[in-house]
Amino acid sequence: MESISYDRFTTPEAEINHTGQKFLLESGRQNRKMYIIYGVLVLYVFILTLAVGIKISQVSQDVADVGLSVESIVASIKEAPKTLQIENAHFSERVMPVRGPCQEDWVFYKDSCYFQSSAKKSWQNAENNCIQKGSHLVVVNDLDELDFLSAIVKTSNSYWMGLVEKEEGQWSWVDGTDFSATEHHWDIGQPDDWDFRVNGEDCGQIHARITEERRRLWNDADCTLSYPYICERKPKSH
Ligand SMILES: [Ca+2]
Ligand SMILES: [Ca+2]
Ligand SMILES: [Ca+2]
Repeated sequence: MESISYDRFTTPEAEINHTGQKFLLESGRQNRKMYIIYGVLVLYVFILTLAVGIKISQVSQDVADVGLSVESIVASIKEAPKTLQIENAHFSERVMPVRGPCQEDWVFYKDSCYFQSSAKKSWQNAENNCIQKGSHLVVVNDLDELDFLSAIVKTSNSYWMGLVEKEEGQWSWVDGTDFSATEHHWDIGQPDDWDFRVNGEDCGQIHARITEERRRLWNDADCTLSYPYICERKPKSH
């Protein structure tokens, strides 16, 4: 009670004194607020500086990585021709087809004559046409012969060859050469007996080239489709 009376009946001096203390108290609080705001600001600037620093170092790293990538791409481009040259070493000498002892429109290689059709026929019609010419669809006996054929045919065409699958999985050469005794040069993923139609794929062809590889590999295709073809025969003197 005494305290309440004292507060209620203070003198004007006491009021002034009290107001002064109050002012000092509020001013102290404001100073503290200022310090806190200042501290928060300093902390914010510090964090911002740190974040910007980290970001700059990341960007520098990214720029360095991009630089390295560009260098490696340039290096791989410079290396590419060398790799291709090595892969295609067997084609280093350009093949100049010669007629030799063969008929007109035929080319000679080792001990065979080859005819490359421009007309497209089904596999059986192609074989019949070769037979009419005293030959058969080409039998690829080894890699040298495949490389020779690869060098003389057009890149974008597939060509029927003398390979046929009489029963699924049982391939045979038209001239009676033992298929199991010859090298097999199927393209990647072939033979796949792809059945766009009910027939599946039972006839062999020298596949159109889809990569920079110059060697042409084999594909099994639907026998009823029309493709150009290659006939092979011995020269007449044989
Ligand atoms: Ca042959
Ligand atoms: Ca087949
Ligand atoms: Ca196929």
